[in-house]
Amino acid sequence: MPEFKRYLVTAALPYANGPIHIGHLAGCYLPADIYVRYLRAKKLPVKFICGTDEHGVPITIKALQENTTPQAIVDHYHTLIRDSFAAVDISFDIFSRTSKPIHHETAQAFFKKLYNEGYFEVKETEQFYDEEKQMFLADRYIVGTCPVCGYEKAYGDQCEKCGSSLSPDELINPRSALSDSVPLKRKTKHWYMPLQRFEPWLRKWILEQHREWKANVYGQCKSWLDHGLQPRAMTRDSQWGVKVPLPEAEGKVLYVWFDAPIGYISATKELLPDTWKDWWQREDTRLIHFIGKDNIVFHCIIFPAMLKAHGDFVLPDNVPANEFLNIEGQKVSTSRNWAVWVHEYIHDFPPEQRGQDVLRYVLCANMPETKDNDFTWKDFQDRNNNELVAILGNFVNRTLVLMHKLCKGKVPPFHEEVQDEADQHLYAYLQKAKHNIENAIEQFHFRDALMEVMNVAREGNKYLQEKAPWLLAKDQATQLVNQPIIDNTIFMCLQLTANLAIFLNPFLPATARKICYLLKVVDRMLEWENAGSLKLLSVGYSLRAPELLFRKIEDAEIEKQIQKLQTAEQASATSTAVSTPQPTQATVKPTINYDDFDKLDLRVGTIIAAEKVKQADKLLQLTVDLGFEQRTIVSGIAQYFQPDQIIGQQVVVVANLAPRKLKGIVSQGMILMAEDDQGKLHFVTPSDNIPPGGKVS
Ligand code: B3M
Ligand code: ZN
Repeated sequence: MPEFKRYLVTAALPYANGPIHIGHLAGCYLPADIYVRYLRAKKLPVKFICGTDEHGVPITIKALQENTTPQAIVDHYHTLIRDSFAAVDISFDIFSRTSKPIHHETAQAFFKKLYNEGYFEVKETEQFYDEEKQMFLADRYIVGTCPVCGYEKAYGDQCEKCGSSLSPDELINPRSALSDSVPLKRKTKHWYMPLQRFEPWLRKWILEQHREWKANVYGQCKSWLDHGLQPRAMTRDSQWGVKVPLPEAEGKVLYVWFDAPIGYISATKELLPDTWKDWWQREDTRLIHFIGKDNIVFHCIIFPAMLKAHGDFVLPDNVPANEFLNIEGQKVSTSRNWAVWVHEYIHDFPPEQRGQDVLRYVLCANMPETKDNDFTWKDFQDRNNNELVAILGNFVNRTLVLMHKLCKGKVPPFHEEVQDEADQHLYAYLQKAKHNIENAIEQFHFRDALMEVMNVAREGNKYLQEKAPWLLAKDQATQLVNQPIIDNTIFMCLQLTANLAIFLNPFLPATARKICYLLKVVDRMLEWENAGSLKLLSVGYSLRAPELLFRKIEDAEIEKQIQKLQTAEQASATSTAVSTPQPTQATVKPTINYDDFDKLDLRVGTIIAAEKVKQADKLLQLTVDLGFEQRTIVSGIAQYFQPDQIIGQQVVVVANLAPRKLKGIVSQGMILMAEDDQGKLHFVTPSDNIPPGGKVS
């Protein structure tokens, strides 16, 4: 096993087809960032590589949904994602894009080399083709009835209802998701990589030589290998992606999972045009891929097989994949808008108040390292108020306040002659903590590591409480006698505070810098080799006045967030009838009495204006004429109706529904819609045109 000379750390390239949520952060970006910051603090050579994955079916689908081009989609989301990461201090050395020319060239050259060395098999198969749209349909573009559970909106690769992975041929009544037409089978040619040829090597490399990989990662790899690997098509029929660099491959692009991981290489090339080969092609580089569990097979089996075939690249030494983070007990769902979006979080908990560190803290404390875990707003509040404020913030604040009060605002000297057991114990504790934190981080146990850091603050509070220097300074005379002991206590607490900054730095970098500011030390103090020292602050040095590190988060703020989550979900619910299961249609809601019904004021209205709501692909903002007044109503029907097609449409409006804010627009009422057995929505309208304002009963 070579000694490692440099660390190349990658985090999965997020698809540029949507914003990132806190589950993404907890899954791979935060652990990767903590690890990288730790390595940097140890002054080890490290590069942290990421960027957006801008190819593949999800992006083309999104473009179709939003009636725009894939390029417009990736441009928009690349910026949003990049800025979201920056706002929470994820410290990539480069955040690139797979749409860059350097990436296209690198991926094509990679493919070409494998092609020239005979690694591909060309196969002709029959695939679904949409005659109306004149294109082959990727598995995701085909919808039909799931053969397992009967769900009618299953995709050609997976049923989102029962989770079965499917192939398009298994779907009952397959249809094109683009045109709803019945797709035909057509012959097409693709380049397959015979993964089974790599199986013996992969078995040895992973199952024997990487037993240290996390249990979830090792287990998934073993299961794939035990099931036997199949040839996998590395090309697709599409206009969007990296063109296959062969004259006979017109209209074909590289499979997104072929090109995306090469993105790690091309981003490194972009960052280090002269030295990138040292990072990718020397044995003494330690390559580590941080990913979420859904990416394991690609990073542990397919990409390594590609690298191996290419021949001159290092292989990942570890692939620490995390499980998923749920929100309030439910799986994150982008289609249901059940997620906490990073750009929205940061708006409500801004960096000026170090809101990013509160999030980093809570996500790290709940990191789904070995199993799926849950994020709740209540826990967020509790951890902030009971841990960051009450333990960490409190210790640092008390230390600084007492120093100003009892030691004239200066770092006091340490008097060996009155040193006691508590001082010695605290020093020993510090050494042990440093060791434990290092070990935990190096084994990718970030939750444990953070807990150890917090225990240092806990220990500090305990020490301070025991020593109670304020009692030793009851009056001037007592203080005079006790000053040496007071000095020692404050000295120890101040040095501990400086140590805390070093320990916190990988986890809460902004807070670490804030502590440096309060202690008037330069950020270089944060280098890891300084941890454990009691000489971080020089005696006689005067420090700044205390400032609170964290503020309490009030109930109202938390309620607002929970409310927001639910409103966003409801707003999406009206338009996602397609993806919700149908059987509930037969179930009638509990009986109400006439009075309940009579409370509803239903009116006929006419839509007189309609437009899309910005940054909400499901919502339309409508102006509805009710005769006696015009109302703004936000309705989740954008997926079914084009704004200009519904002007003049008569609708039935719930006219006395309490106004509700959706995407910043106050919606004054609700439009009744009928849902057909396909989940499609239709307007409810009077059989004849009648003047707006007419009562419906
Ligand atoms: N874009 C999938 C994902 O975001 C994919 C990762 C690519 S890593 C090379 O989950
Ligand atoms: Zn199913």
